Amino acid sequence: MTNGEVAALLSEMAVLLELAGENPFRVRAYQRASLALASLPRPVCGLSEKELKQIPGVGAGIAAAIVEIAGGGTFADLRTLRERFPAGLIGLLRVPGLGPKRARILFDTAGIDSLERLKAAASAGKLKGLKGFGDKVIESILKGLEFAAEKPRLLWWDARALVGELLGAVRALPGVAKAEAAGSFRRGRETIGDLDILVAASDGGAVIDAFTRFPQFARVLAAGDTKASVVHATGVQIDLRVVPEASFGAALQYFTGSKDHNVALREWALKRGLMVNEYGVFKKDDTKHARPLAGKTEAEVYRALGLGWIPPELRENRGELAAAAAGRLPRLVEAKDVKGDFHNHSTHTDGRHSLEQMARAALARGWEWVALGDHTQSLTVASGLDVPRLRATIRELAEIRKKVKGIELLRSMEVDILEDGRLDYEDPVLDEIDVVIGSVHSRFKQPPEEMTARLVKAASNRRCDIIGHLSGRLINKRPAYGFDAEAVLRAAAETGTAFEINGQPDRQDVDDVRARRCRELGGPLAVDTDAHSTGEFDFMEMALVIARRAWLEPKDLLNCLSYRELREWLKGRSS
Ligand code: DGT
Ligand code: CA
Ligand code: CA
Ligand code: ZN
Repeated sequence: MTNGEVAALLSEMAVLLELAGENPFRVRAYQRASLALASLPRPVCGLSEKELKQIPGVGAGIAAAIVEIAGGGTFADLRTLRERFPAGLIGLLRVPGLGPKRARILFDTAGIDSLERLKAAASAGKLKGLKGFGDKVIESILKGLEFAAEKPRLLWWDARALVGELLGAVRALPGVAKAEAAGSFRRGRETIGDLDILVAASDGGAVIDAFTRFPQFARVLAAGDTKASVVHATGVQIDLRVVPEASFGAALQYFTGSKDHNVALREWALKRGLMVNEYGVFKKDDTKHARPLAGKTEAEVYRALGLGWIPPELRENRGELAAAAAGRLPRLVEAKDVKGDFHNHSTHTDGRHSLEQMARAALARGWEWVALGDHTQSLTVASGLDVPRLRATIRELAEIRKKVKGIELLRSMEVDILEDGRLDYEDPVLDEIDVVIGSVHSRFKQPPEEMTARLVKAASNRRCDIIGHLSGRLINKRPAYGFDAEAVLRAAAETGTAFEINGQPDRQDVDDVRARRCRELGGPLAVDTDAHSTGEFDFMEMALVIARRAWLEPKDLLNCLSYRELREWLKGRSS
């Protein structure tokens, strides 16, 4: 068995343990071990218990389970739990607001063991009266059912880790000249349906043969001479295609998509007497595709069509062909343009590192400045700061400035936007904070008109510099709250309030479309990490992907201002 297959069993075990109401530490132990195995380069089947225990994340109990799996394809504890809980029950856990406890009540008292049965019972009013199922809960389950029915897509950030691992392994195979990820991943879409990997090599069969034996795959769906489809341990499908080096650029262009972009590009070519496909660019009368005009690189392909090279993030048929033809493609923002971050958290609230550690980590990234943040008093679950504690942290930052040289430090705060649209501190207190980021953290279920009024009020407040993670969604977990985004964007543009593009992999809001709309209305934007530890400053890369999909240039982002320019901007807002 491959590591991927073993990892899939351990992860199933974790879910079943949760349903059984087992100790959370045991649940997490299986989750952790599953992740550890999926990314382990050497096969675990055949290792002794003692060897297995040396793998970080694998303890004695799980080591024994792996030995059992290696011998018989499964293990006793898993078999027992599978008998207790039908497979469909796991699907219930995808409904927002339905945890293992409530799923068990549904199963034990009403025999509900699948999404279909839950839907039928909920619509027929049969959930009423069940313990823990008040009207509000039932209503949110009905809403959540639609959400759960959609197949979960992989977060871009998780795909990025997988791509890094796979490309490394593929490039190391004999005979591989080039390998790149294509598809929605390369375009930077917020979630990925399946991963597409493209390889240039002369002997396709040999590459496919080696690829389909990678230990991290749970199943091989198809394997031929030029393509293969496999399922990774995490459940993600991966499509691999092998092409000759001479047509690698044309194939990369084709398999990067999007489909809409490709359709538009083909029409564009036909109007000019040309044909474009995954093998190259040809004259229309070259029906046998004998003499490619281009194909080796993407730039060559676009050039042969009279276009500049179009960055993958723009390939959604949203005006990029016309812009490329006119030489008016944006100079998209890059990591090197970013001079600092606004939104993050320290140990004073729910972060893992102190203000000083965060400051030093920002310095190590080469940023010119960083605004260090925390939560405010209303957010008690994150021990938000009341005014005296806030002031203490401002004094602390003054001390850190004396110790940490080479970077300018500002105090930012992620200030709660209260139910009525007021901010969580009085005005004079807000004036003591360098950068105020207003975010909604409560009452997500407010009627849409109230939520809109709440956000418009905050966006029109000149003391609110940036609106944080607009929409409140958590991808695959929680839908956005209802509100009129256009009204909020317009109110902000009028006051010059910025919107944040949040780099947390499951937030990613504002999204690409709203970010572009915001710029169209003339408002500034910010890219933020929302880091809760020094390592999470990495999420700047995630935020930049969204910014690029929104066609943003350095001039559109507050993060690309020098410290002096940023101070000017902030001063302009407070006067
Ligand atoms: P996904 O996987 O749902 O996140 O989205 P994509 O964009 O990765 O789509 P996928 O994996 O079905 O196909 C990868 C690329 O291959 C796609 O972006 C464009 C190209 N492609 C696939 N099917 C077609 C097609 O029928 N026509 C054209 N023109 N291109 C296609
Ligand atoms: Ca894909
Ligand atoms: Ca695909
Ligand atoms: Zn935050």
